[in-house]
Amino acid sequence: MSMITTATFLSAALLLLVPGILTQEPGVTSPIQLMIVNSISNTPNVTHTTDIVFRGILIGAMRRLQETNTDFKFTYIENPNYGPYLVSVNGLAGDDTEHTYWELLVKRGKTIIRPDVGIGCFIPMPDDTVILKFTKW
Ligand code: B12
Repeated sequence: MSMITTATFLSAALLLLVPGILTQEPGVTSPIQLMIVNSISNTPNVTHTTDIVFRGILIGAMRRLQETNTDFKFTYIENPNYGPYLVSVNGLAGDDTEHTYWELLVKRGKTIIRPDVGIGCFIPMPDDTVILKFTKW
């Protein structure tokens, strides 16, 4: 390879890499919304704004919100296989005998997805609306 070809190749490679590096800048957080929905009672929905670190897990953003906002609290139990299971939000707990639980949903653009992992594994994307929905199974 000639010097010029090598230089051209390296410049092209650098141009491809730089945007990736910039969007992964350490310490940068992105906003997400956290919407609390009760599909069993007529309680109005409440939406909070919190933030995630780059590729951070949902429970991290939930903990940060809990620390800064007295209107949001949650509890979970640790499952040995699947990690944290969300038990209660703002004092309202799921109940096996009544078949109620907090479902995890995510509104991304116009689509609603149901993650196939829990709050300890799910990685939100910037501008996601995470929905914690009290419902029945
Ligand atoms: C039944 C079931 C449920 C029921 C549990 C009701 C009950 N109390 O019986 C309900 C509907 C509540 C449920 C909810 C969810 N589930 Co579920 N569930 C199952 C299922 C089909 C069977 C579990 C079972 O009975 N095992 C047999 C018993 C004897 O073992 P066990 O250890 O005692 O089972 C307990 C755990 O599995 C726990 N559990 C159930 N789901 C989940 C999810 C998470 C993240 C955790 C930590 C624990 C947990 O509840 C069971 C009863 O106590 C499995 C799939 C499978 N075939 O195993 C998925 C499964 C465990 N669930 C899964 C998921 C993702 C969820 C949700 C996060 C879905 C959502 N987007 O909302 C939610 C949990 C939200 C929260 N509050 O944290 C995934 C977990 C994968 C992962 N690596 O995280 C599985 C593997 C299905 C899948 N998509 O592949 N689930």
